[in-house]
Amino acid sequence: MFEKILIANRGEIALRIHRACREMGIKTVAVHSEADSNAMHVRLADEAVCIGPAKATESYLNKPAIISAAVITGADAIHPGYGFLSENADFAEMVERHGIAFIGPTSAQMRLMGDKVAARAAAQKAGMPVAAGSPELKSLDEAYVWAKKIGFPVIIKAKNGGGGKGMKVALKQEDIPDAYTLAKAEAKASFTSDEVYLEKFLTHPRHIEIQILADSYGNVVHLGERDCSIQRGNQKVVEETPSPALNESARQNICKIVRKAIQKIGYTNAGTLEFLYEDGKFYFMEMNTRLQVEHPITELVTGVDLVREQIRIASGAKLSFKQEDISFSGHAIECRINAENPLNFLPSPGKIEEWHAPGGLGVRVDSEIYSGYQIPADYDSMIAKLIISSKTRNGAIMRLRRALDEFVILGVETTLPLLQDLIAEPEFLDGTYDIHWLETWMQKYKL
Ligand code: MV4
Repeated sequence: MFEKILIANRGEIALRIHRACREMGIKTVAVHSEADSNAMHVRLADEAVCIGPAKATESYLNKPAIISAAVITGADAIHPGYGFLSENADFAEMVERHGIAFIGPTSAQMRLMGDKVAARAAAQKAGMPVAAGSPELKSLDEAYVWAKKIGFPVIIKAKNGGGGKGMKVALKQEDIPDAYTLAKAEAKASFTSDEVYLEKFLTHPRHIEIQILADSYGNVVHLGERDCSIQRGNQKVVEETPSPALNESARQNICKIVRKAIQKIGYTNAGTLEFLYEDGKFYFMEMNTRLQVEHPITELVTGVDLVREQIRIASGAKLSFKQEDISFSGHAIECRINAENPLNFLPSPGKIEEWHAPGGLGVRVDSEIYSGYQIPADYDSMIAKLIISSKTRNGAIMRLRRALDEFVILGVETTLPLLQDLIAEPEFLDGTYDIHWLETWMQKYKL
């Protein structure tokens, strides 16, 4: 097992990883920017290294600085968390070449899944259902041909995109030139290539993702699904498991398919298969090759510590349990709490004047915040995750309402009031929401 792990991240996820390390008797190295000298992840870690200025490109995205910090402190592994360098295959390769373990899949597996066209092909070949789609589009003419073949509406996506950036919908033939040109331009500006492809556009899907763990000996387990349909602008807001949209046979069916497919692909470590689910059918969208923000809801219904398993797998250990050993119990819901104006979502950085996190049975709060902490303006505005579990979905919702009412965050604006109103809505209570529901509801809410 590793003796010392460098945590290449900040905020709540840096703490989350530190906690798993501590429980395993592993020493931790925090890295931080000049803006994060007083951050909780720096205070808790055994050692801390300043890796650069506040700007993420010069610190948390600074590959040589992070690898140097690992070498200097003698860390034998790096955990990338989520965001930043977590899905950067070049970084993983650099880490591997320095004889340091990257806690995640191999750089080759990351590269495969980073190419959305190749990932789609690999997923389909391994037996996962995909939406009707095209290979890379070499010209505008090809876009017309494929759109006609598949049937409108279609969506044009960046080959190296993901997370929803740079996608353009064409409802009819006349929309193709603009959609193609805009998608290409956005891909060129945001990603490593301007290549695009096309898919049948699903008009009212849910976002349902499957968590898997795989060791280096061909053992794969699934840990069920997470429904992440409550989102705005590709930012998830509330996530829950199990999905209120799935019955037991639909769940078993997709989880079985995913497990077999991951075994075929030979993927290792933790991963998430993202599907759209519409009219009773699943469509593979992409695979996230990292630990995800919403991983705690899976932990609460399975009892599996996902970060611990990631570390064990990366150190060469076998999965310590089989699929049959995993039982799913109860319901879990996560709310993301951001330091933002709840109506226009403008960031609200500043000093936390007062902080009271809720507690009690079935209440978990993952956060880096403490009273007196100054939230820097340089990073993501998520400041806490409130994660609730209970035996039933209704029980979880009642508990969530109680916990949101108990939460006190003063000094900055937060999305707490928005969450309180959102969870009282009929479509949330009955679980019938799709990926468009929150944005539609927000439009009325603002009036
Ligand atoms: C789609 C789609 C509809 N049809 N693909 C956005 C994130 C990326 N992973 C996939 N995305 C979408 N792909 C087809 N063929 C709609 C979306 C989409 C979306 C998906 C999940 C959650 C939120 C979303 C918001 C807008 C669009």
